[in-house]
Amino acid sequence: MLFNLLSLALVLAGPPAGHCHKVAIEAYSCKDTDQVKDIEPDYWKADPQSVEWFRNARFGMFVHWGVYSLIGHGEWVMNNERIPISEYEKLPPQFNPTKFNAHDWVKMVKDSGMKYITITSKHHDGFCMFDSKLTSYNIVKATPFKRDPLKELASECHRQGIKLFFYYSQLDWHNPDYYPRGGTGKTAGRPDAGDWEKYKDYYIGQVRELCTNYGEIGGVWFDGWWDKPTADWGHDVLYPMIHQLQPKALIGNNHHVTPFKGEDFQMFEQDLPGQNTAGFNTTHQSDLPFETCRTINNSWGLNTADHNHKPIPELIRYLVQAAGRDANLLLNTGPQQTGEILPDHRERYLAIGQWLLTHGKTIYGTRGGPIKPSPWGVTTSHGKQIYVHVLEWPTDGILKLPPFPVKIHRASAFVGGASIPFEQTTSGVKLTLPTASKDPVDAIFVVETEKGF
Ligand code: FHN
Repeated sequence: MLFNLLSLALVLAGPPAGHCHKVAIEAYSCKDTDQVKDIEPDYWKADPQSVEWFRNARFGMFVHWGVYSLIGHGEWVMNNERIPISEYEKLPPQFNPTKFNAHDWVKMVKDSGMKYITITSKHHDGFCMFDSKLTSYNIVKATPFKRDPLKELASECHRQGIKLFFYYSQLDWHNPDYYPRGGTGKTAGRPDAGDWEKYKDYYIGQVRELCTNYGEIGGVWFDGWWDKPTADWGHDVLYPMIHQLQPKALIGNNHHVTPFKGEDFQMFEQDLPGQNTAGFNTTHQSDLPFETCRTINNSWGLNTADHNHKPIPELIRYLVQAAGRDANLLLNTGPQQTGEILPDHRERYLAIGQWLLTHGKTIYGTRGGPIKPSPWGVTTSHGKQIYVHVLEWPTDGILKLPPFPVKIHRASAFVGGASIPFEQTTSGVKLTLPTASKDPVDAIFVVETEKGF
């Protein structure tokens, strides 16, 4: 039997009264495996044009914002400082970020050359930064702020042409039904009981809200699966539901393992594809588009003690390194309890934006390679143009590249456009780099070929 049209209608319309829960969830809860089996292949993946858009975007802003910003010890504070729910629940009544201004955030994103925002709708602490009907533990019902910042952000993103992705933590330290417990959140003070099926209905229902109440979204960015890697998370229902409700939305899951069926991009945390300095990146690189997420300092959520903000050149070079590996960079900030972006971060984002104004052609819409990342730097390409990003200047000023399978027509400096000498033989390509083009951030040269490769 092909896809059951009635199921689709129900998924889109919501559950009939008296029927068990939302239908996509129902397919799981009622163990009606026929519905899952018959999900149309299209619902396992995002619209190809959106995937292409994502590949071309190359640069986005990651935002970790929640009631934990009141404490300023990072987003893991509840777990790390063993704060029980009864104490942690005292935070929302104090959370009133009246200086949050969606227009300003999105304008800063645009001015910084970023094409999308990925923001925490719910982090591991379980507090919802959006208006959820499935819990009152949310920013509209439990804080004096009473506003839904994700709604405001969504409208502003739509207005200013920026895509909005929702980070959603599958792991939850607050919900008692998140049981059996996983590896973390054991000091929250919950009773040793809970109904996992109920939790699944809850979390999938929340994702459904995020896919229904905010207009078109860019995607959903999951995290926390790793807390219970052997649990049944209901992805066979969750992923098609997202693609049905939001055909253009991409799904990514920060589970640190090989991507699962239904995921549209592969993510890397604090590492470039092919690297593993943070210890998360132990699996192979898939054929999906890549995204690497990175902190500006060493913290995701606001950490008032962490002033170790990376210098602007280092951040630009990371963006270049990511593009050279065919990956987007999702650069994180942890806004303050007031709702404002840290000035240190704002300054850095805008500086990257300034650099992109001149050099963006070598980043946006490009693909990584064709020459593999090397100690001297990386390449990006667009059609017949290969952009050679020299991050470490060769001591003799001659850059030696491997053989090119196509004829080179011309080589030039990206800035100024002056031709540079090149030599192409069967054993490789030599570019003579003029000292005048030296750039401590990224010296870019353009190699024009007969046809792309
Ligand atoms: O535990 C989270 C962490 O708080 C943060 O959200 C990062 C972002 O990639 N992901 C998790 C760890 O893998």
